[in-house]
Amino acid sequence: MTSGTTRTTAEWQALDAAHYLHPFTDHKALKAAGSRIITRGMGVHVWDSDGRRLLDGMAGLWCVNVGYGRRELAEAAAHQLETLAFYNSFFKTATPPAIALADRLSGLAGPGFPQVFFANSGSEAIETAIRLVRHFWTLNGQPKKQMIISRTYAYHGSTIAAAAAGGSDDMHAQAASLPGFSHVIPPYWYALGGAMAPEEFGRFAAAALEQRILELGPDTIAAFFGEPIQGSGGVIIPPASYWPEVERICRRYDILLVADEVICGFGRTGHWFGAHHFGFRPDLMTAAKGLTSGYLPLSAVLVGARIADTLIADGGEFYHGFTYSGHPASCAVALANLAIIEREGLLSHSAVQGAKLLQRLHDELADHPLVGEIRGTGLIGAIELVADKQRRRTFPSERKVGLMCRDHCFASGLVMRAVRDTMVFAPPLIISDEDIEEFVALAGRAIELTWADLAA
Ligand code: PXG
Repeated sequence: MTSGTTRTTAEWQALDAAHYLHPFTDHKALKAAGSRIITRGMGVHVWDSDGRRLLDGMAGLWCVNVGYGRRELAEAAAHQLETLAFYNSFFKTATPPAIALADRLSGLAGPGFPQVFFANSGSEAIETAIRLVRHFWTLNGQPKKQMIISRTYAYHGSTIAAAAAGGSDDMHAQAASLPGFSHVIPPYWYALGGAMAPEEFGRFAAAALEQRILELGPDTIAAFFGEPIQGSGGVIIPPASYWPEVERICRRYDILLVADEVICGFGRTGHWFGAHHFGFRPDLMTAAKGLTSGYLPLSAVLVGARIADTLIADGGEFYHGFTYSGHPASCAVALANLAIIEREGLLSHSAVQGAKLLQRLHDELADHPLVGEIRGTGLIGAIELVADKQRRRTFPSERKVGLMCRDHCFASGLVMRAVRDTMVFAPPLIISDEDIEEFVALAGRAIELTWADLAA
């Protein structure tokens, strides 16, 4: 069954409630309310089973970078599936799309990333990265260096070690807490910066890492993991002072630096990778989502020379991999997707349209009493909804202001995601001037309706 027209919305909802456990969902509440059934997409828009059009301000789930409805990507998948639907890379074999993609990614990552490992999801890429950095230190004769430091509000995935690396206490409390992980404050100036200027706070947040390293002992720490911009945590954009300082600290104590590029990669920030935007050099990068624009599942670990050289020269067999590591159809789609990003200049388009979107949001919404801050880099951004603009004071969480606004967005025809009371957005990189005007008008309406609800 391929289309929403084959059953009514109510029929889809009943079947969904009967059998489908959704990810990250309060099942009782959803089954009572009924799902919104999304049936097709084109460009920056998706349509639901009642034919209502939504501007997808989240690019699916931070992934549909080249937009919906790209025949070229469907054809790349179809061609590869007909030619060779599957072959593995385990037993001294490989397929042309996987080899070509490894070469392409190594080139895009910039100098110093000679090797690429494939998996299927961001979570698996993170699991791979955790094993690689720990294994690296063992191979280096420092087997005690096993601890991973990451940050509160980090999201690194939902498998157990990836969730342990993430900074969500709610996830940790559901059988996803492990020893060997430690969390420090995120560089979230708006929420945590107090009276400090942003650049001062950036150095302060980096200093928290140094302090933790000294508390735990540098000889126990394998790596620091960080998203260049924390996406699911609320689009936390660090002050410019933060990443250079984190890089300096990691080098000083010989701790590996891992950039989780699952959201930031492939144009989100206006560059191929978020680390390029902030100007730091990780030892390893994880990528997924925008790698295929979500058309098929695929993730990659871009392995820097230091780790790669050790693994290859001294590692023997690395007992790790997935059936679908380097799936040929996913790799073929990724190659076609990267070709689109390059051919259509979507990196610079992201930077230019992102600046326009930010400017238009500022023009229309910055003075609104509910809007505390509007921030963005390329086409990833956030609007902070607050009780008191001057004091940067939030609403009590039980008022669920973010969820109110998200519901008004949906009802108005815009998809934005609420993280606490922070409205976050990451639309497809192809967003046009006209789409931007639609985005700003719909966001403005949703914020106005939220304001009216709060006053009622
Ligand atoms: N790292 C980062 C930075 C992510 O954003 C993952 C790893 C895990 O990827 P997979 O493919 O295993 O999901 C992610 C995923 C949300 C949301 O609501 C974000 C993600 C996943 C699901 C929901 O913001 N990011």
